[in-house]
Amino acid sequence: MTKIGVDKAAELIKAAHAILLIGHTDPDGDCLGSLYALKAGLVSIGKSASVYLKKPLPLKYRFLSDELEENTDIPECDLIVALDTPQLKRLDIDDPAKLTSPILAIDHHPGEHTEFAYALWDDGKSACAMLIKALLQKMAITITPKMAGALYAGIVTDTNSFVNQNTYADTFQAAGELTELGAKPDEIAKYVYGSLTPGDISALSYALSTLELYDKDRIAVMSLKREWQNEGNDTDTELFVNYARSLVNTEVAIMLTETKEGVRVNLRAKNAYDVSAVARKLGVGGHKAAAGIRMNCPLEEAKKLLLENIKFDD
Ligand SMILES: [Mn+2]
Repeated sequence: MTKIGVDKAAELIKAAHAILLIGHTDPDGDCLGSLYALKAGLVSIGKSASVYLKKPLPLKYRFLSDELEENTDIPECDLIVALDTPQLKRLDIDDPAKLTSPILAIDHHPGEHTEFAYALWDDGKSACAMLIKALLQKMAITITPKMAGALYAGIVTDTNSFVNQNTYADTFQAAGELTELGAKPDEIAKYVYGSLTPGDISALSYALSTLELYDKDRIAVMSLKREWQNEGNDTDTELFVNYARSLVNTEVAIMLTETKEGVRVNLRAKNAYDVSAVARKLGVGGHKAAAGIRMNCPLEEAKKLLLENIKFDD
């Protein structure tokens, strides 16, 4: 792996004709916003760019559907760009061996990124969207209001509306510039935080009723069984973990969602606790204060494993 800066990443992309973009499993707002803006930007300068996406967009990200739709074709390409992940196995594709072109990772997670040919990687950035913004600007690509909105959505969601530990001065600077370029904060908030269905709210009430506290109330766990979810759909539980996190003594909040493909786990830390270490051990790494993993075991077993692996010094 060669660690590169924005200049070199811009050169690599300029030299490529056909580019495939791919994000991570359970793509979040940062992943999707980054995919959207990079694809739109590349198309605007005449590149052939496509996005590999295993599932349709969740309701709250449908505003990105003019560039992003379910697509599992792997076209001929000279470069693959992997967004928002430090590891190949976290990519949103069942068999990463099918990706035969060189892969450029653009990411802000801690990790080695050794499986990729190149990595534009800065774990001091709040969101991958900030790296995409810098890259587009380096390539002198016009960031349209729609692209600005997508990148802004990435920053808002990855910082939990500018309240998580990964919110820095340059986060606000980037969000401010994107607002100048036409991102509308109220509109993005309406999509991202105002798209729950009545079924989601009833699932939330089930999840809240499962709240359990461990280790002097420092660990708060909530879970959602499949039978409590909208029929045929995996409920969007991304924000549920914030309720467990909001308890006064919580240091680590855990939300477990039973899905067709194992258990989706959202981990959040409030103070100094580093959940990325737990995430690395039981799945693929995440950030210090926020990580999402998948576990292929029953719900109760996932909970037990997590609790066994979250320890405090006293
Ligand atoms: Mn991210």
